[in-house]
Amino acid sequence: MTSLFNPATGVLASLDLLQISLDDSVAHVRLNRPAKRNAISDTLIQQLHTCFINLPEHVKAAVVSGEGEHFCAGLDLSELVERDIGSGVLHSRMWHAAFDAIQFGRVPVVAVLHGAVVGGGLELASTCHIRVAEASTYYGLPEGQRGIFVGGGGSVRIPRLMGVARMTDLMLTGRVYDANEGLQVGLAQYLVPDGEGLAKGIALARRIATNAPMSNYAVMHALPRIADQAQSEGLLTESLMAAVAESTPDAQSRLRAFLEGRAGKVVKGS
Ligand code: 1HE
Repeated sequence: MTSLFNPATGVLASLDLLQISLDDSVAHVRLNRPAKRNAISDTLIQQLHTCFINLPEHVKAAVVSGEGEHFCAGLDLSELVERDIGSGVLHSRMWHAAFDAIQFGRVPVVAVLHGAVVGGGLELASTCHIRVAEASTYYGLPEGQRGIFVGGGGSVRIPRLMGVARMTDLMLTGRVYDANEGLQVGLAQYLVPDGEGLAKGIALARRIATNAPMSNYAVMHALPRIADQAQSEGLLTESLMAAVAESTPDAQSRLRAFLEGRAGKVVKGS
């Protein structure tokens, strides 16, 4: 973490399973349960929810990472024993609510992955908007071996990244993808050497934070919904969203800046 980040205060500081720090525009949210490989307990999922609905107004993008040797070992299996049907549904819905607060929240989120990204850990990663993987990253869905199913939105979000056939393969056979395979199938967008993920994630988040908020909103909220719509509805949604974004003062001043030669051009390799 760079020295420009300061520990969060207020409600964010009270979340003991997360380590949250902030700079001018970016929040860094670190899963902080390394002794349990950042396994997601009920408390941790609730703290993630609380965190993302309470990000301060000045935060325009966020980074999620994991403390210790692994990003996240998934659901805390010790809490699953002897759960009945009713509480099982509510438990899964609690994850959905928390992850919706991330995917359809106010700010884009970059996940920085390393080590195990398995089960609910992959569900969390797939909830974020961009994934940066370090070379040590590996991906698995061991739910099949544990006798359970995904319950944190994985069946909805993971196939949208890598396809139903690949998810079926991972779940039925226990296959594990390494960092290179994860990049190839679309689980990550960036692959970096070990130890360089956080710097890359923060650099991406800082860049995202400079975009017009309504453009970021459209990407986060309209794009995945348009992908779910039939072509005709999708095209209409796109037109409505485009008109909203174009009409903001932000868009007007950015367009004028380009036309007057005051804005950056699109350059190779950026
Ligand atoms: C855990 C968990 C966990 C570790 N729940 N306690 N997820 C899994 O099936 C993955 C299970 N975990 C593992 O395969 C391994 O722990 C790891 C590959 C992630 C890491 O291995 P390692 O050797 O570094 O650590 P470890 O010695 O296995 O674990 C250290 C401690 O963390 C140990 O506890 P301790 O008290 O004996 O020290 C482990 O029991 C504990 N631990 N992972 C509870 N997952 C919404 S539905 C989502 C469904 C799922 O996510 S299913 C997939 C669950």
